[in-house]
Amino acid sequence: TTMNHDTSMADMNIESGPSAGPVNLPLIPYPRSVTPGPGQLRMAGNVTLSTPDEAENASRALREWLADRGINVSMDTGPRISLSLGDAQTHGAEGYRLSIADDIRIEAATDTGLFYGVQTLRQLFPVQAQPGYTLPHVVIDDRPEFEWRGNMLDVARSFLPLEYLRAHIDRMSRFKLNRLHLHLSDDQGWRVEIKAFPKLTEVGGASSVEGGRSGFYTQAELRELVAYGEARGVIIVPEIDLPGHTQAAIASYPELACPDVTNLSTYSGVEVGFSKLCLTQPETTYSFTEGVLTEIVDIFPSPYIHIGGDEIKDPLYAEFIGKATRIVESLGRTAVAWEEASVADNDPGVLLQLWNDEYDIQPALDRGHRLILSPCSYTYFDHGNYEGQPNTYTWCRKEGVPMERAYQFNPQSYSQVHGVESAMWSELVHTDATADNRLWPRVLTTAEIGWSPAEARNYEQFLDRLEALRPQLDAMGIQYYRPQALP
Ligand code: TNX
Repeated sequence: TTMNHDTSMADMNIESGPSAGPVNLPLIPYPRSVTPGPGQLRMAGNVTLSTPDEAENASRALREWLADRGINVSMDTGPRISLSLGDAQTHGAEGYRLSIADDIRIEAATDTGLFYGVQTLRQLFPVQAQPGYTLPHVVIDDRPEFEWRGNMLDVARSFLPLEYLRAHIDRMSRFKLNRLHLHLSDDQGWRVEIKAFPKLTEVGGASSVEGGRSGFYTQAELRELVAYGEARGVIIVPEIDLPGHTQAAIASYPELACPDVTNLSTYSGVEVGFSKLCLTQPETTYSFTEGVLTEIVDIFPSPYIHIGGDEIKDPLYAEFIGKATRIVESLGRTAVAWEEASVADNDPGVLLQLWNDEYDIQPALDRGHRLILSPCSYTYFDHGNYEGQPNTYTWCRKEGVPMERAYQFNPQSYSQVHGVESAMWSELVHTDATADNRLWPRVLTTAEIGWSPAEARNYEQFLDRLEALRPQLDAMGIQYYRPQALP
């Protein structure tokens, strides 16, 4: 594949200015509309900035980037970069217009839109570019296809350190991904401090899948992480998986299990579907559920709270889900749950996350639910980058989920789509390097599918753009999967 070649920046068509061929600026996700102009703008060692006070995040990102590249912000020399606020009608909540001519202008209706304009500008400017580098004259009009452009990290099976999460937020935001879904609890571990139930982290935080990492995040750490995400347009969506996938909670508080349950220890295997809260003991179950969710809502300002709901059979399952989603609502948030939760009598505002390609979600659509799409055969990045990759799952697709496959996912073939999300489960992902390998570069397909309209997507061009952006991935320290590692 083209990723095998080492591309020098001279190959990028933006260096020679807009060419006669099809315009393929080195951008991921590809913008909605790109209109090349006739000339080029020469960048200097100095730029002049004008930024509105409201554009706090965008201005910070712009200044950090310029400082990083050794470009001085001066009063009156060098090209001008101006950020300005325009109307929502034109740009939407996250869109922007980037115009490069005699100067650089970014206009958007919000700080977020301006922030994305800055990210686009940043991608256009190769990491090796020196003062004197030219940017092509162009007008880019851009806005996302979907509001939810997410990635899920399973920190429950195997813990990921805070530094990894911060780096991941940075990396996500560079490609306009905006929802980081943290799977914070499962059979193998409980990763979030809950003050009313301290043993969850004392016991459940100390366990992990075999070979994985244990640990937990304090509430203070998570609040900082939330702020870190907020400054970069990334909402952290917490998931507490209920009522199944709860062995870590049961090992911490055995009274959460029904009296006949004998297995009350922590769990480090990889089976699913064996543990559950005791739904015939509503008092214990609901005071736990409400207590935990109340603290979760307090830590995470996210409008969305994920309650899990996957892989469990229980006669009282639907009743539990209906109650749990209403607890979330009573706390002022929108509940998200895995597809199985569609059997419950939920408020139609509940978002359902589809994960089995063939699941019949139509009845829920008929009731008005909207979807977050994570069909496993396209978006499960615990599956291999190639068939037979060691330490990857194959249950959903035996050939794994090669990047080309991931790119072929077409959310436009579904209706009532709130967004898209790829998922990295971590039964077999135990180090930062393995996480990078599973996530990158595939998560860029999520970025493009979530943002770019179907007409703007083209896999061959995507590969060329990815190749051009490789130095930026390298500069971010991403240990992405390289196809030459193929056996
Ligand atoms: C299914 S997807 C699960 C997870 C596993 C994953 C492994 C979903 C909602 N549940 O518990 O980690 O498969 O691919």
